[in-house]
Amino acid sequence: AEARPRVLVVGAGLAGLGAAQRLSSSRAFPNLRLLESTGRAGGRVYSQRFGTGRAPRGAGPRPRRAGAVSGGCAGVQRPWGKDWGAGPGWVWSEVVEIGAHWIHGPSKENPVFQLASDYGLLDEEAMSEENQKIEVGGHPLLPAVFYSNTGRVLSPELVEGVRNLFSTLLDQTREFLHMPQVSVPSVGEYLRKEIAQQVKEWTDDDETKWLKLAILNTYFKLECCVSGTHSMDHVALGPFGEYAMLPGLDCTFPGGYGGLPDCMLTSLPKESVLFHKPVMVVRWGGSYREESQEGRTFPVQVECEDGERFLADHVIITVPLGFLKEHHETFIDPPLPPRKADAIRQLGFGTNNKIFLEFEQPFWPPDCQLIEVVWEDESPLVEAGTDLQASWFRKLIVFLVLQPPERYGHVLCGFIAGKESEYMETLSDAAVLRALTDVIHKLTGNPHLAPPKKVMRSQWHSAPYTRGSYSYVAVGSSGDDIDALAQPLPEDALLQVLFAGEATHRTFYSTTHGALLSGWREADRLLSLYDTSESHQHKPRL
Ligand code: 6YU
Repeated sequence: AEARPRVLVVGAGLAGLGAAQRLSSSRAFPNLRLLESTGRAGGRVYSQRFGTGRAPRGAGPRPRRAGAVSGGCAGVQRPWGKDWGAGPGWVWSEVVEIGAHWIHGPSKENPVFQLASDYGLLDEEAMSEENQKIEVGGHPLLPAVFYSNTGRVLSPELVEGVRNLFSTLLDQTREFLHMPQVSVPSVGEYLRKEIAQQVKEWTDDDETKWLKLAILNTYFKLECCVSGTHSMDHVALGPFGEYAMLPGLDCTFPGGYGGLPDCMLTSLPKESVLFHKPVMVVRWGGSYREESQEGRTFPVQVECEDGERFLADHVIITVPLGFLKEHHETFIDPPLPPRKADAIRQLGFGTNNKIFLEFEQPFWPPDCQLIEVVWEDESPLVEAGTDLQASWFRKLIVFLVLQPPERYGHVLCGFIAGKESEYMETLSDAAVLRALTDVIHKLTGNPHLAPPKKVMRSQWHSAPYTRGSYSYVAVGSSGDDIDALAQPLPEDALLQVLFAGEATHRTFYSTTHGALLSGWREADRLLSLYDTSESHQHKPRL
C-alpha cells in the first residue's frame, strides 16, 4: 500500500469530506489523510443546542412530531432534543443551525438531498415527490408579519405588492448573463436605477411612496443575507444569473444539518482523520523524502501550525475563500500563479450571521413563521448612515420563527449580513441582547415587553479558519475567476495541489451542494489520473 499515491485533504467541511469519502471508497487510495483545523467535522455546517423549553407542571411526556426521524447512519445518534431534569416540568434544548440552514432545491439533482435521504436524515415531507417538484426561485413564502419601527404592523397587501416588484426586478438582473455589456456594474445599482424610474410613475400619496421605498430597502438587506455581502452594490450584475437554482421546496434537517457530516465521517477510516491540525503551509513542486521511506520522494509537503509535517503526492485544499484571502501569500509555497491570486482577491466573500433569541412568551401571532422588519425612515435611494455603533441592528431585517413551538419554545432566528454583522460579532451577548430588546420594543410599540431570556449568535467573520460566511461574484470578477480558483497546480496535469470548496463551484457557489460537488469533482480528477486497476505501482495516466 505504501507505494500507492498519498493524498492529503485539508479541511473537513462538506467539500473535504466528500473528496475523502469518494477517494477512500477506491482501493487506489489507501493512503489518505484528512487534516482539520478545528475539533469537529462539518465546517460551515454546524448544529448546536439552544433553548430551554419548559413543560407546564403536570404535562405528560414531551411531544414528538409525527414522522420524526432520530437520525441516520450507524453509530451517529442525533435525537430531536435533549430532555433533562426530574419531576414535573421537564426542560430541554433543541438543535439550531449556526451555519447552513436549508437544503436549497431538495430534488434528485441535489447531491446533499440525495445523501441526506440515503442516510435517513430527512422527514417524509421533505422527501415527498410533491416537495421536490415545487419551484419558488429560492424564496419560499412563509406566513409573515411585517413590523415597522414605528410600532405598527404593515398591511400584507401593501408589502406583497412591493415584494412582487422587487422580485420582478431581481429576476431581470439574471438576464444579463450573456450580454457583452452591462449598463451598471452591480446588481444594487441596477435595482436602484429601475426603482428610481418606477417611483416617477407611482400615483400614491407621499406617505405611501416613502413606505414602499422603506419596504424595498428591507428587501435589499434581505438580498444581502442571501448573497452574503455587505451591499448589493458589491455583487456583479453580468454574472449574477450564473448561480443556478434547483427545484424543490427548501427543507431542513429535523435532527440538525450536522448529522450529514457526522454520517460522512463515520464512513472514513478513523485513523485517517486528524482534528486540531491547522495547516500552516502547503509546499509543492518539491522533492521531499521521509527518513523511513528510502528512495521515495514526494512533491508535496504540508506543515501544520504545531510543526508536524506530512508528505504527499497530492493535496486537496478545501479551506474557505475567506481563509485564502487572508493567508494565500504564505499558505502556499511557491506562491500561487497571478491568475489564481487575482481570482482570490477579486471574488467576494462576505458575512451573514444568525442571532437566536428565546422568549418566555411570543410577541408574534401564533400562525406567524417569519417576522420582517421595516425602518420607515430608510430608502434604497438615500445613502444609509455609516455609524455602525449607532445603527448596526438596523441591518437585521428578518427573523424566522423556529417551528414547531412545541419543540423549540419561542425562539427567533434573525439574519444579519455585512459590516454591521461583523461589528455585531465584536459585541458582548449582553450588548446584543440590549440592542435587540430596544428594537423589539420599537417594533411592538411596547416598551415593557419582557426581553428575550437567552441569546446566541454565530460569529463567522471572527472564526479564524473561515473569515466570513460564503462567496459571491463581486464587481470586477466573474465565473471565470471561480474556474481559475478551481484549477489544479501545476498546470501540466501532475495534480499536486487541487482546490475544492463552495467558492470553486461556478453555478452552485455559496451552497452545501456546491461544496459537496466540488469535493467529488477533485476526487474524480485524481481517480481519473490513475490507473485504478489493482497495480501496486502508482502510475499517473498522463
Ligand atoms: C446551503 C444554507 N446558509 C448560512 C451561514 C453560513 C453558510 N451556507 P467549510 O468551511 O465548510 O469547510 C472548510 C474546512 O476547512 C473547515 O472545517 C475549516 O475549519 C477547515 N480549515 C480552514 N483552514 C484550515 C487550515 N489551515 N487547516 C486545516 N483545516 C482548515 N448553504 O446550502 N444552505 O441554508 C446555507 C448558510 C450562516 C456560514 C451557509 C448555506 C453555505 C454553506 O454552509 C457552505 O457553502 C458550505 O458548508 C461550505 O463547505 P466547504 O466544505 O466548502 O467549506 C444569485 C445568487 C445568489 C447566491 N447565493 C444564494 C445561495 C444562498 C446561500 N444560502 C445561505 C443561507 C444559509 C442560511
